[in-house]
Amino acid sequence: MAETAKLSPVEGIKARSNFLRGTLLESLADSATGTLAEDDTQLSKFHGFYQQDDRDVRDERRRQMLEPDHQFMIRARVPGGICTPKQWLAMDAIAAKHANGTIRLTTRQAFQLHGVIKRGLKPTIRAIYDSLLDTIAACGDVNRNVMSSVLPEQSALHQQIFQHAAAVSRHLLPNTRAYHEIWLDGEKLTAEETANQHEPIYGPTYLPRKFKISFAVPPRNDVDLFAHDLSFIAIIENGELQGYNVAVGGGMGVTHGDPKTYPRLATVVGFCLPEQLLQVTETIVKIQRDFGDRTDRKHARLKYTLDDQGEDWFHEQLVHRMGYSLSLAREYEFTHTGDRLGWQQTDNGLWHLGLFIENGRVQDLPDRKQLTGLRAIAEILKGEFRLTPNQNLLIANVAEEDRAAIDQIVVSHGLDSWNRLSPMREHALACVGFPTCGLAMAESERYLPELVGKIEQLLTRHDLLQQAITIRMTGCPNGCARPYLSEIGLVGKGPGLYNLHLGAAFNGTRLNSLFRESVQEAEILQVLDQLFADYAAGRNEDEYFGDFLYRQGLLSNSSHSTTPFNEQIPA
Ligand code: SRM
Ligand code: SF4
Repeated sequence: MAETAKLSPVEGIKARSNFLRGTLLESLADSATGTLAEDDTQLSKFHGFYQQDDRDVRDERRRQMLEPDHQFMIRARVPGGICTPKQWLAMDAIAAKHANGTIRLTTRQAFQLHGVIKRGLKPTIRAIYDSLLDTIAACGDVNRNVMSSVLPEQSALHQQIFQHAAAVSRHLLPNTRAYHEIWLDGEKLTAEETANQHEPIYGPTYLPRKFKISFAVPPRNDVDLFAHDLSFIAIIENGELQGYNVAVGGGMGVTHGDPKTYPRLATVVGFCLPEQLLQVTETIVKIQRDFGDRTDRKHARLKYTLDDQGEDWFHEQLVHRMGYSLSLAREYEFTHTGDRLGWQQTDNGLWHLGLFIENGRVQDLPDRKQLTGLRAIAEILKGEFRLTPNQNLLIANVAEEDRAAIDQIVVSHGLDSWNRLSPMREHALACVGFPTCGLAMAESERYLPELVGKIEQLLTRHDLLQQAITIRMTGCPNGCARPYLSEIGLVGKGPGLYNLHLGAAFNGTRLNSLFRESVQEAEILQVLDQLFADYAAGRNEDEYFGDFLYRQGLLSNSSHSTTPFNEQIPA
């Protein structure tokens, strides 16, 4: 009893929910309010949506004694980011009909729609399902969208690794029929079936917290492999996939002022064969299910379980549960993060076009008719779309003879900006932030493009405009744009205030450090101006900005410094 009392309230909600049903049906049927019952706002996440309100009008509505402008964000899983032209057209139509008319490409290769009202939830989720995508487990204490490198260089390898990512994604889907009952009018369970329900992998209270998986193919680290609970590094020899190095315990989420929270790079713990992939994945998920901290949601990710229990303990758990240990990790090297934009050809002769979508927001703007242009491309594309891990979009598998038609649409709709971008803007990432995110403390998506413009002026002054430098901004410390892995990281602290983090590695293998706390734009620009001057004068050949700052010893060890395990990350 004492144990139960200490569990976080969300554990009780999950336990009482009858495998994620809660009172969602009743909440949806209640037309007197645009909101869900309180417990259902937690359960809704497992079904792929969040209750939000438009924060731009929150204060004004409060003054007018009105309820907040409630609305919902819906996230659709897209394993490995692959989406057919038909699915794209479906998302486009759904966004226009039920959401705010924009599509958001996320940092985990998924779709988000914003501004859906309560009575639009069911038709939206149904329409997404009918397009052969779905929102099941897009959020909640389960495995989330499985990420996989978009890999426009090697077609056969991409297919193979994508298939593995998709298999892992399927394997970890919740078993409950709740989703089908609520959203797809599936048949209700009989009393006997209700009594016999079970979740073979998750158990009745699912995981202590969200769980994230990614697949990367060195040398490209486009998925930011070390940021996830579990990651697989493809080991390729002579063009053949040998298996995967397994990395565990990455995560970004931090709470300002709470030293027990920190970003952490995943630790490489061994190597597994492709045929061991599902067993290794399931075992690691179950270790976290059984030992993750269910009393404190801020301390509940696998990164904390690992640090609390130790790496030896983790290996013992693996051997005990699988009957064998992982082999020794194989050598690998990452050279860069980010996406490759523009046209590239794969070994099979097909072409792939990486398009820049600023902060992943697909919308029609005066100078960029992105929605219209991508709709036109989807109507003629014989290949597929790939949502990239960095909020961009790859038009994949285009035959030589079809390139000109795509180029024509791209240019006429202003989708060709990749030609003109500075490398910094190309690499910039911002989370959603205001006005929809309930956790935002400062602007992000709506502010970073303007700030990058000002930083570009500094770079020009120091003759550094063509230098690739990663910059990422989030409206709070949760880390949705993985800001602790960027050379310049800006983490929202309050309106117009950011913590400035500096010095991550360009290839995503070193976290940055807190350099200035609660700074405004003028100070950010002043600090960067000076550091760019030092960098321009003192850098070694081909030295990245983050590496230069790190070498100079300018970065103190902060609460965001790496944990002991991270010292073992190979260079
Ligand atoms: Fe995130 C919560 C948006 C990727 C760490 N994230 C949220 C919520 C749902 C806010 C909330 O809980 O009320 C945000 C919705 C904003 C909105 O209005 O749309 C939100 N996260 C996003 C997206 C859309 C950012 C983007 O601009 O693309 C990304 C959607 C990913 C997806 O498709 O599944 C997104 N979030 C991430 C990542 C990056 C990643 O996974 O590679 C992280 C850091 C990695 C990690 O998990 O450690 C991340 N999001 C968080 C956290 C902190 C978790 C933690 O361990 O402390 C929260 C807060 C929470 O869970 O309580 C959060
Ligand atoms: Fe919201 Fe914070 Fe995530 Fe940005 S980092 S989307 S502000 S939770």
